[in-house]
Amino acid sequence: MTTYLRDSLPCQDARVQITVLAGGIGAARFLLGLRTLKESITVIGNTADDIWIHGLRICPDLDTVMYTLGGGISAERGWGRENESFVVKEELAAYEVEPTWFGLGDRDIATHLVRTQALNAGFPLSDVTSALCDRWQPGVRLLPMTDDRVETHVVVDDPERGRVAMHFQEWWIRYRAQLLVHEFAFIGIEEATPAPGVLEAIANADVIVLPPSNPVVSIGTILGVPGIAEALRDAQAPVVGVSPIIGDAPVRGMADACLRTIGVQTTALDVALHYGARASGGLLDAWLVDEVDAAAVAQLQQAGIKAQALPLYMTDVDATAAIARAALDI
Ligand code: FO1
Repeated sequence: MTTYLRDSLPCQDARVQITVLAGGIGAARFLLGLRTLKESITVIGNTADDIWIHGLRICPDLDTVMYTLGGGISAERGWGRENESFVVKEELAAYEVEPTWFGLGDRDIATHLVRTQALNAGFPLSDVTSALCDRWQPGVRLLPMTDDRVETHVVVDDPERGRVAMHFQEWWIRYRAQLLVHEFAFIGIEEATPAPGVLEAIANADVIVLPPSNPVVSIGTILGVPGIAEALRDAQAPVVGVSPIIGDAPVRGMADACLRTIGVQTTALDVALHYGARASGGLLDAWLVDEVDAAAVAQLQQAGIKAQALPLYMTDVDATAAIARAALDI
């Protein structure tokens, strides 16, 4: 019926409208596969990783999605630009200007300069992101979760300094997430409002996908923007998640360190239960797990979450497209 309605309406987009809540590297890889299905994709990107570095506003998750889908990503690193150099970073270190731990690439700096100048001129992050995407043509609509400043900080015990709060990026990059996090502080998240188009993208979606991103500092922060989790619960569209955990370990990154802090076991089942079944007030209608976690399928079904076990390693675009296809089909 929906298709008939869409076809009968003038100049409507007949493609399936897919809305994806995205973090960084895992989500970007997933989107490469999803895009091959040639449907209409709106990405709501996490901005709580964002950080001021040397006076430049860096948006790691937005840039990772933009560069990956735009063909400019460093395949080896998964972040930043290919054919990158770090001469400015070396020069700054020669001046002993901190932070020296952040990998600021020369080509990447151009993105941050364009963004910072536009933000300083008063343009909201959503307009700036749209302008940057004019160059990169990612083939999806990329929206920041909010135009307001939200930053993830962590409270850790630093060997020299004792209990301190630091920006997530310092914990993630300088300390490789090795310091135990006592708590996450999502600075500014209570006052944040969804960016223009975000709530509509959720309300108008035919399907909503949670790709294999970090459930705490990527998906969790998007859901933490007041109004977004509620919009998901009220959405007509089914919400389908892809487990970022395979065989009780994150596929990449340090999601286990984050999950430990919020008291969630690092298993495909527990992350799904953390998001909750929509039938009992949570978010999920369905959850994809890898074959090694097939035992979780029965438990998920019992919890009211439709589940399917299939290969979840995004080894190449075709493998990822198969996962994306399964997410739409379930
Ligand atoms: N990740 C690192 O592990 N080391 C870095 O030096 C680094 C620099 C960096 C610069 C720009 C950018 O957009 C991302 C960068 N990342 C780096 C990745 C980033 O820390 C993470 O991808 C996300 O914040 C976590 O999803």
